[in-house]
Amino acid sequence: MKIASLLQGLFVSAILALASAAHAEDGYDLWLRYHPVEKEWLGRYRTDATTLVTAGSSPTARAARDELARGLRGLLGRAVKLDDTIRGNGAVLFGTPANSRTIAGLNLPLAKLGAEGYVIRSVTARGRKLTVIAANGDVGVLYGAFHFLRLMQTRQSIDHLDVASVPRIQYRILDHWDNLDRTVERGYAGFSIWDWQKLPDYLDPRYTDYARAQASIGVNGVVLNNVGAQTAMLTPLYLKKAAALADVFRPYGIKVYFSVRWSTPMELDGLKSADPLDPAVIAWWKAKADEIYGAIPDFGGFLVKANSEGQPGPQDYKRTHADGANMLADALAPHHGIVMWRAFVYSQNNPVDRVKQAYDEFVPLDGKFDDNVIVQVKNGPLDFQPREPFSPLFGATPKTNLALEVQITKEYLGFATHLAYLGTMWQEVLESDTYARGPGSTVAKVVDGSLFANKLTAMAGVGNVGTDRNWTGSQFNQANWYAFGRLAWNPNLSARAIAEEWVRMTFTNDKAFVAPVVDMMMGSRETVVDYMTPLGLAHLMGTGHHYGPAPWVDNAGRPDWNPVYYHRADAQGIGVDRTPTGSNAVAQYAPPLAAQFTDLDKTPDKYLLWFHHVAWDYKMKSGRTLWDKLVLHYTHGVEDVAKMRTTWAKLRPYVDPQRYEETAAYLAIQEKEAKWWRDACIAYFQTFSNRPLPPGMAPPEHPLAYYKGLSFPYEPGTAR
Ligand code: GCW
Repeated sequence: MKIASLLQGLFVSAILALASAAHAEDGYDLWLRYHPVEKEWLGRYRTDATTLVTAGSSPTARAARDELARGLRGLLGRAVKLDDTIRGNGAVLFGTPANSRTIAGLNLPLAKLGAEGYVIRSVTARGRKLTVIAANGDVGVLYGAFHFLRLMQTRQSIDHLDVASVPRIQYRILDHWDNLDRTVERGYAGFSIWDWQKLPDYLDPRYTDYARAQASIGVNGVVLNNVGAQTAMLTPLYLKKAAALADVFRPYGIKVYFSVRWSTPMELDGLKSADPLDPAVIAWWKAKADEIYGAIPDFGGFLVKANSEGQPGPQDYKRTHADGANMLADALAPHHGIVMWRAFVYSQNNPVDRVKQAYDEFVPLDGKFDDNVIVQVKNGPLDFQPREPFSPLFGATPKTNLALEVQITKEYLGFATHLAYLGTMWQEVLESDTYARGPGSTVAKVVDGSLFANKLTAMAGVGNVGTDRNWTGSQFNQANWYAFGRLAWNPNLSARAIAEEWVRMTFTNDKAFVAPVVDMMMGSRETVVDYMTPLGLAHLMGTGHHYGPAPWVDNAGRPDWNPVYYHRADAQGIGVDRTPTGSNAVAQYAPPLAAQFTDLDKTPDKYLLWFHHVAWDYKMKSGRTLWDKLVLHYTHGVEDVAKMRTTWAKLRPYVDPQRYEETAAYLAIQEKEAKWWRDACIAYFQTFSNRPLPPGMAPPEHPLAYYKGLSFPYEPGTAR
């Protein structure tokens, strides 16, 4: 008896061990895990979603069917019947009016939904109760399928559905800064997922999973290579490889784009110049465009970084950015391709405040760009800092298609390990009021084209995807990829709602987990701002690699690569005077904002040192001096990371071991590095302020010389 029950016990624990091994998670499945719903929900969902009726047979329709089948099988824990006709109640019918007579007969409000929008409705058709996912085009159906699954993944009712959704932005693009040797500029998730050497013959199954993930959040374009582009991208060898990727992505509604190097005609084919007005150059690009479209008929277009950080460009020939962009746009226009021309330009030969240069360059060109050009503007006027005010270009070029570019990879926010949810940062930018057409002229309205009725609209994110099993370098970095896609679909979504969706799908729907984790995410970016660059400071990171603090650096290749250029600390105070007494960058904003930012007392604390050089003893709104407040921000930042660790530690019971441990370890790294940031910055700034720390504040752990002596020659993601 005893032996029998012992054996039985062993058997049971072996089964349990197997079961938990089967459930071990490493993050590969992203937010598309489709784990079984709880019993209570099973009862509510089961009858409603067990038969899939597919209309249409295109690869995209099949992708929608496969995803629904996979999702429902996982969520409901049983096989799903595939059918081509409606036989009973509770089926899910999906397709377009063109391929389903039932859908055509329902007179659904599809007219305004374009090719990508969709409706999801609970209906009765032919006497049967159905859920219908319908769109004008197959890709809309696919997006609708993901939406339907998301409802179940986040435990929402699917009983009386009446959903209509349409993307507010046309081009929703992930920019890979991937080099052809598989290193990734500013990539912290391993190497490039494009295995160029094995393409086009070997198609890593990961490409399909990548496409599924992108489609699930509505991303419809992928720039395959780094903006610091290599010319080989445009050779026949690589065109074939890219065409193979395009074939994988096509069913998922994703087009491929290339970054191109301005001087490619010279470097590949020995042309004498790359002057955009030179007929030989024009002919070269036209022929190249034709060749590309021969290989990839639905190729998206070019992304260009020109005359920026040493890249060649039209200005090398005394031509403008518009001359350059339009020449490429002409070559692409017959094929319906677009040019995304980056406004991230600044020159070491230009003594003007770096944050003013993009505006100075592009505002005079307003109205000069062709219809199929989009000027791509980073969210802030500097460079993807933890916090910047919005770029004044938003609102200043009504006759130009403008794209918002954000950085998903955390070059300036702690690389892979720091937990920083960026949905809040992007929401802050999108909600910023440009006042371009009076109050309410938000960046979101510029970007979605509604403010100026622009022809093309776009949002681009610099991706954080790499070969790591978890795709993005950490579990929580997945949330930033996710949030990017959701905001590009609808820039009016709230960062909190997006975070909650993501947490529910990625971890669990258990309230005891969801609420604290969403709160933790919502505060996390501000926490990074606090321990890195509070009160409007910027760019204090280690020069080149951008890892850790180095506010003292003053010997970089050019003045505006030095942290000292960005904080200007001296015996009197700290911060950059960008008012009329300084660089007058404030004048690039609409008058109400310019007035506000010029007035020291009216400038929000979060932008204080961005716009003003402020005395150490300046009395802040809280009544404290600037110096004391600066130290407090740095200290709070570290304390907040400690709180995040405590929160996470309590959540162990809700998370599978691998993802729990990885996150716990990364939070420990984050706390260590937050303290490093605090201590190094305080030690350094104190040499200028010459004031004691406020009472109760711990002194830096090491003398300043220690922090200055640290060096990091092999940090990931650095262009070498
Ligand atoms: O923030 C900077 C990065 C560069 C990058 C540049 C850009 C691709 O440090 O690595 O170059 O932005 O956006 O072009």
